[in-house]
Amino acid sequence: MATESIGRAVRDGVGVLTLNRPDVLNSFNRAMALELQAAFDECAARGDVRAVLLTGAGRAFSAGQDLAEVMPPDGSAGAEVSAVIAESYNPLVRRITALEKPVVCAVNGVAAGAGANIALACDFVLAARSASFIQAFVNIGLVPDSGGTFFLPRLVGMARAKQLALLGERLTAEQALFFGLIFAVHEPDRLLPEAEALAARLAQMPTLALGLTKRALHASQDSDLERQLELERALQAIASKSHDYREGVKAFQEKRKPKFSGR
Ligand code: T3D
Repeated sequence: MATESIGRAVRDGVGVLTLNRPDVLNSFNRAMALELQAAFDECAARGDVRAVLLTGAGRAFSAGQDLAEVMPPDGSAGAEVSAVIAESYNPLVRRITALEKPVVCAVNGVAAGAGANIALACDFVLAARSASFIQAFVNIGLVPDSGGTFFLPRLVGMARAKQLALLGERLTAEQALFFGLIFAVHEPDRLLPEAEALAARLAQMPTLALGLTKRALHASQDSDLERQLELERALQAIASKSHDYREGVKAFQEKRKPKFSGR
């Protein structure tokens, strides 16, 4: 199942996807972005995958766009930037946020530019204490993409979003945690075990309900209370017909732990 630039494995109900271009800090070229899209499609389609874990190989999570691809050092014509965004990043961010399974991101090192914002698109962001986040776009004369201008103000508020996006400075993992940008910080050697344990725990949970909950929380970001109440009612109608709902209530009544199947 291994591919050139994305490592893929399934363990304990978790689809483990590893960005694998360590020599260039896992920066995204077209091939890696398309492979990652395909890997998320596979995770969406497979019934035995009930959570996803995304991480990077080597010392970085991802340095964002491979700058040699858009501006080759030999002066030849590079890829057109807005086409890269349309083909590589926007479809990727849509896949991560629309996936009705939880996505855990283990940020093992620097996450810059699109690399940072792809991490922020995930549901749980865990970082190594040595990791950092850089909205690197402004440092090369670009604007944040890959959802950065959407996620940042919602996660940390407008003042800090402006600090990060306009100054393009490096934020340590500890600062990111303090800002509320990420979920947890771990010692580097504990990052992967902790992220795997969280993903495996999520994979044992009622997947359908988790997916619908993710949908409702995302919808709330451009909704009002009335629409949200109606959405909750509609989603509850779906969840309450699930096998896991029956199992959850039965297990409660029989005073035992539920065994959820994700259906
Ligand atoms: O199409 C479009 O352009 C639009 C889409 C934009 C989305 C974006 O992501 S824009 C932002 C692009 N990313 C950046 O601007 C970050 C560039 N990289 C850095 O600023 C630094 O590399 C880091 C802060 C991430 C890490 O610094 P450091 O000192 O730990 O590592 P380094 O020495 O700079 O990099 C190590 C190697 O990776 C080096 O190669 P070498 O010299 O060993 O052969 C470096 O060139 C390479 N590398 C790092 N980032 C990229 C890269 N190669 C290509 N593209 C990169 N983004």
